[in-house]
Amino acid sequence: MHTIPSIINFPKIGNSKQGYISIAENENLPFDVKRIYWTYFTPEDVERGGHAHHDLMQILIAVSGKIIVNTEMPDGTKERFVLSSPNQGVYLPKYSWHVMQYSHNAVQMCIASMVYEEKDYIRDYNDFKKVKYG
Ligand code: T46
Repeated sequence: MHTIPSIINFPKIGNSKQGYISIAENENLPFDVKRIYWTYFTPEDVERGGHAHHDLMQILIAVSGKIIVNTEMPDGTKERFVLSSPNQGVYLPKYSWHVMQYSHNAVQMCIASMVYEEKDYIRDYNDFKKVKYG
């Protein structure tokens, strides 16, 4: 199981004349899929996220446009991912603080390991920095 945020490359089938298809299947993902949600029409000056999760693991994909994902782990390791290919996603393990910014045309699809549970969120950065992990 991956424990740090990392890029996942999905298969890209097709060609420029016909177009492409990418596929996500449980057997090729770091977790079993329980939920999919998508966000869109986020103004460019808005940051979404700003939280971590106790148990949720996710993969964010820019199916359209560009998404900048800044992550931080409890040990202070920070990374910046730029998603701009629909066949690429960023894997967010549990306890990864994440903040996202979107281009005007961005559509973010999120593949998630759990159903929605508000109590799984850590929304206070100071609480996140107190997490003992790893
Ligand atoms: C995450 C990032 C990448 C629901 O009722 N059900 C859901 O499944 C989700 C995802 C959200 N909501 C409600 C909760 C809030 O009232 O939708 C509203 C917006 O959620 P939030 O402010 O958490 O949105 P983001 O874009 O900051 O975060 C979302 C996910 O919530 C979060 O788990 O990791 O996308």
